Amino acid sequence: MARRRLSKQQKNRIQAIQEKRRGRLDSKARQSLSAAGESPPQEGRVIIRHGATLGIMDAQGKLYRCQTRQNIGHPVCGDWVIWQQVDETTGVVTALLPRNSVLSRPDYSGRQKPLAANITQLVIVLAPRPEPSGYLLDQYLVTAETIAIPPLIAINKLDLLEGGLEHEFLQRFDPYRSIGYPVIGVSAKREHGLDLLIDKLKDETSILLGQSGVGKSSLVNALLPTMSVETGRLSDATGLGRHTTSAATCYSLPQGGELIDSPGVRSFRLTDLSQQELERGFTEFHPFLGRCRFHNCSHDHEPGCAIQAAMESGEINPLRLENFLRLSQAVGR
Ligand SMILES: Nc1nc2c(ncn2[C@@H]2O[C@H](COP(=O)(O)OP(=O)(O)OP(=O)(O)O)[C@@H](O)[C@H]2O)c(=O)[nH]1
Ligand SMILES: [Mg+2]
Ligand SMILES: [Zn+2]
Repeated sequence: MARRRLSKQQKNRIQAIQEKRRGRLDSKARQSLSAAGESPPQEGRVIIRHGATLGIMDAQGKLYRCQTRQNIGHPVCGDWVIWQQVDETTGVVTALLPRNSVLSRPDYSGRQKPLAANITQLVIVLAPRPEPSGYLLDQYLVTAETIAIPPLIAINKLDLLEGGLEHEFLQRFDPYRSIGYPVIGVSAKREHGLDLLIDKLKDETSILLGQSGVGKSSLVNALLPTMSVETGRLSDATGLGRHTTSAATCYSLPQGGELIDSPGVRSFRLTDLSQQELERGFTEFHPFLGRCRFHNCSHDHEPGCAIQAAMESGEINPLRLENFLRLSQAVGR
């Protein structure tokens, strides 16, 4: 979907509406807080965020619908918070605890907005359908490197490929294996490869990322048989999935670990990255950085470019370099 461009006037209007809404919500939160009275502050984890309402899980695994005070920042899925109980099912969040990590993604206006926090692993899901985008995969990998969270590449829907096709498809990802990224093949439908996935998810807070329709929610369903997460049908005409998951949601796995399902994207624009950060985001470039003839080499056409030389000698995959150059055009310098 094309990004909506808003006029300044529209933006101001939205801002005014949001401020008014914030004011209302804050008084709601204050009311809840006075209703909370003497109930002791406790720690909880944000399981889901729906507008201004948070789903908070307490230490016993019980879920509460909570308002939040406005001056505490923007808690997202995976955040640890301090909250107070109001009644059997509701509460109010009074503080956001410091984060170990945060994954952001640009909103409609291009501003980075946190999507999930305290994640320890990015699970990038791809499938034979919708057709994988190496460009999107590389953007996720740059993100992983930039925020220093290890990625795992999971290829889903292997049941769609028969005979030698499965092997052939998986081979496409060999360049990523040789860089050092783990790649595993799974099928949410046939429940194939799930043991290995479960093992990788144990003791981590992982987030499932990927295009809409690759089967992120289906994987959650396969891993949590008691859960029934809504999944979408792939539209036959476009081969693209419908956006069925609308908010990042955190699930506790029976074997240990938390798994966050996230809404699919068709593209993931990296913004706010410097050229240097982008270079560091391609981990196999590291040995060659700083070895080009020109210190501000763009690795595109300059003579004496160490990155181009590494590509020619087979040490850097040409498609990765192509995606780097494309991204380097897209992000600010
Ligand atoms: N054949 C096959 N189909 C699958 C598999 N996993 C998911 N699907 C199908 O793919 C479609 C999309 O699955 P979802 O789980 O909704 O995909 P998603 O990644 O959560 O999509 P968004 O929420 O839109 O981001 C559904 O029709 C699923 O039944 C699989 O392993 N094999
Ligand atoms: Mg989904
Ligand atoms: Zn260069």
